[in-house]
Amino acid sequence: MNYRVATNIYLREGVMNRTRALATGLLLAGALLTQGCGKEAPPPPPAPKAGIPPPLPEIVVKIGHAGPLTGGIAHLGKDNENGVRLALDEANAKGITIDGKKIKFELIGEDDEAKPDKGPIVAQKFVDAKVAGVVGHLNSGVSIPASSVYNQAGIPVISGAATNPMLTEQGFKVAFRTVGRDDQQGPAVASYLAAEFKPKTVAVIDDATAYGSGLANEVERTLKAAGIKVLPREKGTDQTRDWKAVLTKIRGKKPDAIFYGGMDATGGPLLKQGRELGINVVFSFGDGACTEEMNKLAGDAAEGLICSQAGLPVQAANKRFLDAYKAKFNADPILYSPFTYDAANLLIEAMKKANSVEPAKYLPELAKISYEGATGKIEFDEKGDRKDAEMTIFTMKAGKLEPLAIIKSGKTIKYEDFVKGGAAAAASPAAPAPAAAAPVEDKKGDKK
Ligand code: ABU
Repeated sequence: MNYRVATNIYLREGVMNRTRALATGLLLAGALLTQGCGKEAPPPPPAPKAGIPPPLPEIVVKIGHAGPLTGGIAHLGKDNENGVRLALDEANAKGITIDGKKIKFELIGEDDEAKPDKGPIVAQKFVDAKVAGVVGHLNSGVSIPASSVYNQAGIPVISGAATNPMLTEQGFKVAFRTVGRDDQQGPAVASYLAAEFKPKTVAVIDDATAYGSGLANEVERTLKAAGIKVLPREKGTDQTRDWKAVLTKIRGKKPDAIFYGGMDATGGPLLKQGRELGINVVFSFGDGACTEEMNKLAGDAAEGLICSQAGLPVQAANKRFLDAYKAKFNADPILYSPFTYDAANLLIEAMKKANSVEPAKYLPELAKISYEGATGKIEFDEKGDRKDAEMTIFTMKAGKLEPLAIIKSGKTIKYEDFVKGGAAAAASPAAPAPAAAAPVEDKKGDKK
C-alpha cells in the first residue's frame, strides 16, 4: 500500500468515524430529550407475519339507554338498563364484524328521571354523542316528547316499556316498541276484571301521566262497553303517596272494583291505604304496577291484586336470557328487561343485516326485521308496534306475581295451558283483536 492510498483510507475512515460519532451523539441527545419530555417513542408496529392477516380495525358504536335511574321507579329503569347492558356485553364477547370492522358496542346510560321535560334533553345529548341507536325511554310521557328529537336526527329508538299508543301514532319512522300498547292492555285487563269479578260499579283512578291516564281511559271505555258503571275519574300524580282523601271519597260510593293507572311506586301506597280504610274489593292495575315491588310497598294488602302486562311474563322469557341475567346481575329480571334486551339485540341485528352501523342504512332493515328474541318472535307493523303482542293477566299470591292468562290474537288462554302447549298457541296466526271482554277459555274450549 503506497502512502497516498493509505492516507486516503485513513482520511475516509476518519471522516466515517466522525460521521458515525456525530450520528450516535444526535441519537443519544434525541433519546435524552424525548425522555426529558416524559414520553417514549412508540414501538414500531409488529410486521405482519406471513399467512396471518392483520387484525381488523375496531370501531366503537355507541348505544343509548334512557330511563329513570333515580326516584320512585329507579328499580324499573335499572332493570331496563341491565337488559341493554347484557345484550351489548354478549355482542362484544361474541365479537361482531360489520363492514370489515370489529365492533365494540358502548352503552351510554342516561337518567331521564321519568320527567317528560327531560326526554328531549336526554335525546339531544344522545344525538350530540352520535349514538347509533337508542333503547328507551321507559315512560310513555317521556318517550313521546323525546321521539321527535330522535326523528329529526334520524336515530332509531326502541322502547321496551312505553305502552301509550301515541308513541307510534306520530308517523315517526324511527320509533318502535317491543311491548304491546295500552289500547290492547286496557281492554285485556278490563275484560278480565269484567268476566271474572262481574262488578256492577268500578272506580277508576290515574296518576295524570300519559301512561296512567291513557290506560285508565282504555279500561273505562272497555268497562262501559260491557255495561259496567264507572264512577267519575279520580286523579293523583306520579308523586302521590297519600291517597286517603281520594280513597275515602271512593269508599263512600261503594264500588265493586278499583282500577289504578299508574306505577308501582304510587300504586303500592294506594293499595295499602285502601285496605287500611276498609275497602275490601278487588284492586287492579296495569303493567307499571305489575311488579313484586307492590308486595314490598303494600305488604299483605297486595295479596289477590289483579294486574296486566303488555307482553309475556318475565318467567316466560327464554331460559338463556334468564340464566345470563341472573349470572350477571345476581338478581332476577323485574318487568321489562327481557324487552329492552331484545330491543338492543334488534338494533345489532339490523346493523348486521345492513352491514352498516349508520342509522340511515340500518333503519330499513330494522323496520322489516323478523327476529326470535328472549320474548318470542318480534316483527314490527308499519307504525313500529310489535305485531300480535301478547298481554298477560296476573294475580299476587303469597307475595309472588302469578300469571293467570295470556291474551293473544283475540284469544284468552289460561297460563297453565299456554305453558303446556303454549308456544304453539302463541305462534298461531293472528285473529281479529278483541273489542272488549275476552272470556277465559279452558282446556276443552269451554267459556268460563
Ligand atoms: N307501560 C308502563 C310504564 C311505562 C309507560 O308506558 O309509561
